[in-house]
Amino acid sequence: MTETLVTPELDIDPYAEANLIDPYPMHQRIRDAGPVVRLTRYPRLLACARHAEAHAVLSNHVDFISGAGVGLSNFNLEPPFRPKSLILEADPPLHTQNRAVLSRILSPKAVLQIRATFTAVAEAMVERCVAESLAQGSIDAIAALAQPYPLKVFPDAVGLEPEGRENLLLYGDMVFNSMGPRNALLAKSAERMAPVTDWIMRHCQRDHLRPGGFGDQIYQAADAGEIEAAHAPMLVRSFLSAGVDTTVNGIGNALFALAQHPQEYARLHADPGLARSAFEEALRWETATQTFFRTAARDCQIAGHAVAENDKLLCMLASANRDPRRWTDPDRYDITRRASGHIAMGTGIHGCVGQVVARLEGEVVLAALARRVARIEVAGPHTRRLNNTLRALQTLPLRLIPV
Ligand code: OVV
Repeated sequence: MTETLVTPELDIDPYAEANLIDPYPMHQRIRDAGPVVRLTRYPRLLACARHAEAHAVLSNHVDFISGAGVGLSNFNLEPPFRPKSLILEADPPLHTQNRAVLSRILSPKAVLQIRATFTAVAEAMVERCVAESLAQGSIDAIAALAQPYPLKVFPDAVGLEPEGRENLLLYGDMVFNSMGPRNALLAKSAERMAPVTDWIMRHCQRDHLRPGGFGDQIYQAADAGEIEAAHAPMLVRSFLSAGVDTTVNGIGNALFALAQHPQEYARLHADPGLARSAFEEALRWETATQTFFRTAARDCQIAGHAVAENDKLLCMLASANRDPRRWTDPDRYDITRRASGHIAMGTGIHGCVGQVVARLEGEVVLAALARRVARIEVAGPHTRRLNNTLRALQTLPLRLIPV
């Protein structure tokens, strides 16, 4: 082994309330301390807060595995919070086979088929928001748009019945909290764990899934022998785990970004064709999924720093996305910036398999807004829903001034 650098240590708790409320000062401290930083509050934890190293860890699935969990906990040392995901918390070759099926179901070609419906629902929902804003003076953009939109279009595409979909938000909140420590946030969201998990697992069964939908297509792949039959319900669970809370917060954070930047909204309104790029820049600027972890499969190095087998690697996606070593003027929300290269949806073999659907949702919501609404104004203070992984708004009061 070649000589390694002395790894800086910081006594920072990424899950302290102040850091969840405002993570950006913490991001800067960790980035400036070094390319790899030991966070001493937790055992065997190394953080990569800069873009280069976070990207490098995510790109190296051989040394940095997912099968021991992509949260703080190491499944080699403690049992998982729920049965492991067969794609998120899996490594090749199991991951490869399952990923191929989900990737085909959510491919650009397949997603073209749902574009018209997703657009029509976005337009109708924006229209209702405008009417409500005119009638009441303002709307809560989370309750009126960021939550109901993904909660309608994605489960419809999966083929879920309309009843009980609020369980998807509760389940997402729990799964993303479970990637942090066993703190009060996890305890609170796990209070209703049994009924929510029961509902989710029941709705992963084929008889609950509309023939032809994304869920049923997983069962069709099992029929064709592409995946094991026993894996089908668990792969539907991945759709239900990852497909709603992520886009709810991606859209909520994009609305927040635009509300905070009236000049950027004015540019979007002038050219609704910028919707896709405005959403992309929002993913970079206010990253919904703040963190993912990997586990070192062997002793190795990152940027000359020693990593020991079973160390956990905290990849700080949101911090990487504002790393001044990578981005010019990183704290500025600029809808025409070339934001591609952000890692809000990860990168490498585990990069978001639903990203074509997620981007479609973000784009059509912002485009519908841009066409119908001349200005958006902040109508009161926003509130946050703290989560160990997600950057989430609870409420976002806005006034929509129509054209
Ligand atoms: C929370 C999350 C993200 C991505 C994938 C999954 C879950 C999964 O369950 O596969």
